[in-house]
Amino acid sequence: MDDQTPAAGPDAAAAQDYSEDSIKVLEGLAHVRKRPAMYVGGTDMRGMHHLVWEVVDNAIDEALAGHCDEIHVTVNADESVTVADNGRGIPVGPFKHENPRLNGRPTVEIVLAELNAGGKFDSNSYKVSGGLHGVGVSCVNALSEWLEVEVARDGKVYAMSFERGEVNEKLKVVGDSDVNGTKISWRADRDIFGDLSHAYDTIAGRLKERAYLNPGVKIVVVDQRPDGKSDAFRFDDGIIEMVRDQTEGQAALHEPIHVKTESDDGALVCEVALRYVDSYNEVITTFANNINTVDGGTHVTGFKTALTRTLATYARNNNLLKGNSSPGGDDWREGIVAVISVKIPNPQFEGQTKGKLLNGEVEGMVSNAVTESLGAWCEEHPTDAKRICNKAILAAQAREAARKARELTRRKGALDSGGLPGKLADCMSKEVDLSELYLVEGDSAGGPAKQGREREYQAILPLKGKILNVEKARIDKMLNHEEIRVIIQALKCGIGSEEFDIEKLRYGRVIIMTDADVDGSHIRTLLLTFFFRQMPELIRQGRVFIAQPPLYQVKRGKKVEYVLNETRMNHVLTGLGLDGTQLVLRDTDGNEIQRIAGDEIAAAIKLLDQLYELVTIVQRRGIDFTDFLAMRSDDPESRGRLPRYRVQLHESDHFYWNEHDALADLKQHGISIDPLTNEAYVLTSDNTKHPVPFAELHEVKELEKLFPQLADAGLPIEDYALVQEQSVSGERLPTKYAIAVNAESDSEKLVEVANIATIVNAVHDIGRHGMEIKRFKGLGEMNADELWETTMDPQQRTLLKVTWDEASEAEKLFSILMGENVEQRRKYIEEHALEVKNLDV
Ligand code: 28F
Repeated sequence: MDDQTPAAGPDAAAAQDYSEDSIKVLEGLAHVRKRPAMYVGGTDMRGMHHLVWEVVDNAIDEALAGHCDEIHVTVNADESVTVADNGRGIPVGPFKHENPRLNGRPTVEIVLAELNAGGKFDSNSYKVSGGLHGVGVSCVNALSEWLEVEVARDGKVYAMSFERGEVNEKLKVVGDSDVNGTKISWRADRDIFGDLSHAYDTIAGRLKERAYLNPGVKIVVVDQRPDGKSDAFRFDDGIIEMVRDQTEGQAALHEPIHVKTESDDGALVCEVALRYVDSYNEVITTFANNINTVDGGTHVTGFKTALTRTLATYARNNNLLKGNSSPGGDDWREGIVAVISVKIPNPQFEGQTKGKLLNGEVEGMVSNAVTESLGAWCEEHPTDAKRICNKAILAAQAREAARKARELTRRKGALDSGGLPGKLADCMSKEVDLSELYLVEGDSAGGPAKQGREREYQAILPLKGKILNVEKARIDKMLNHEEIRVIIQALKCGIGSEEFDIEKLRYGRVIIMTDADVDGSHIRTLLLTFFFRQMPELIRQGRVFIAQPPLYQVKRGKKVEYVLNETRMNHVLTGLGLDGTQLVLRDTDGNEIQRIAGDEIAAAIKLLDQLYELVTIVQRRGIDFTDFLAMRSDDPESRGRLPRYRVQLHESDHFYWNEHDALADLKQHGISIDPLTNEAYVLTSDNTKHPVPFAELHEVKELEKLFPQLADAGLPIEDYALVQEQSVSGERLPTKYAIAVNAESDSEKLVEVANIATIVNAVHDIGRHGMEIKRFKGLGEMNADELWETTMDPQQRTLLKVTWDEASEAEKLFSILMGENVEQRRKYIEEHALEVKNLDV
């Protein structure tokens, strides 16, 4: 990304050619919009979340600098996001710079609108939080339809706003404040992101991790969407609490062990927390500068070496190793739950995902610290230390038993190179990168899949019943399970850390194909857990996929079509409904005045879809949209504008058109607004805060932009809820709108539509005409051709690539569902009742 960095900075030579430089900067921001994936990783939900991490990380940096201890993150009802901190506030004074294009503009504007400004101009301090890409908040701005910043500093509140990265309203003072802080709200640009929604659990999970890694910082997350949840995280004991929570409900061998050192100059910090539990897994979570290093690196190597060496030495010195069993590194890590966090000035990362730490100086530091502290801990806790040693000895014995079991099986030919599973329908090609293995749920779908596939490159392995839960099963037992064994046999690349060999993999892709029901999702979770645990490299290399069978079959006469999901279904209905259709506009007397056809009607429908989406947001707040529209101001200054703030006082709604009026009126009622949380409250006589429902209606910004566009398309918002009138004699008068089906042909028919709220529905009804829609229950309902066309044909199918995050989510879900902790499981099932309704666990 360095080539995008403006070549300016405090040290830039005075002779710098600034005109050229400014062009580079412009190219920079435009480039973010042109190649968003380069900056935020993609234009899907992950990209949306990336925007959140980017802004939150700036607040965390302010906390790490010691100036802020509270951060609030709100997912608003319209999928905009607000992040607020109680730090010093981004400086607002004139930016001093040799480049005249930058010099003199408010610093906050430079930070938000200049690519890489933060990194470039922030001289001596190093960013420890930094996101995966660390691209800076200006990227968030460039990728946002709108972004608003509020800075409370020096007794004043300053605000400015942007659209798609460009200044919309210049910085101005909007009020007074006796506290400091920064608040940024934005809505991702729909021209860039496919779907504007956020996943609460992902955001809350990430923020919780941030709270563990930055002890003392309180992070609050609130979901303002319907049925939204809320959480507050603050961990004064940092990663010790992380390990404690990760081992909650499991039988632990001892209390968490804590290791912490700093280099003499304080530049390097290394921290480890670890605890053994009675399980067979190794769960080591590692961070470098708050970045999750999924591929490990020098800090992990240092940790593992020291762990093995220290414990083995202790065991030997205390005569704990019986007979000839000698535990290896893997044995010493069986059942370990550990967190490693290092903070260093110049982190070097490697790999596509930047998940591996390379800094050599870290290895010795971690290893020395662990050797010293763990050694001392063993001496102080001999009973606990002995328990750990015995566990490793048992692990070594089990490993030996498993080796023998494998040897036996191998002799029987099951794991041998010659033996492919009998029910595998292999492909002809031996070219690994071109071939794919479908893991198919159930024999009933296996048949059609075998017939429908493309034999050259596609292999089918039908799996029956539920797959063994690998979380609970030990390796030797796992190998005895039929369904797991056939997967291992078919892939041929071995499992675990010792035997896995990617070179032997027989297929370039593994595609999980299950039904779109609860059982299917259960089997998928099981399979993902297996791959995550036993073949993590497959997931890291992006070789595991999920097939997406369609949800609907649509029949029209003899023509059959398949539709992936509900959104697509609406799309299809609109497409069919608009075929040969025109929109007729009439005057008040019912005379036709205009017809909208072709591309124009399609564009009009698109606007209406946007309108309905915003209407839904308003209605979800419990506001009737028609009532809301009636509130449009006739004040000359804000003519036609909708209120932007709503307060619920004494059970009744109060609306305001700008923040200033809202605050002034609230003050009169004795209501204050917390600048950090944006929550309104009254102080009761005993000085406790009594909350008052208060909301900024972010969706109004978009509604107001949409109205003139709708009017241009012939659909004034005033007609939103028109009702069809009746004449004195009782017959229904012609409506203002009508849809002409088979327009301008002999068979033209007019469908009356009362108002613009119902136009799209009417179009869908037309599209649905003469059509039979069937919802698929399972893969088995499709025949070979259908399965090929919809789900297996590389030209047509949509595959979802399984990411490391998703797999680890699946695994987490699994530990909860299958684990011993009944309370945790009950809680999870309650929270996710919909997804796991019929799960028989
Ligand atoms: C809602 C997300 O972004 N918080 C931030 C600060 C504070 C300072 C700062 C930020 C100035 C010149 C870069 C204040 N006073 N929350 C946030 N809080 N950025 S971002 O400075 C940015 C530098 O270029 C700050 C004194 N020094 C720094």
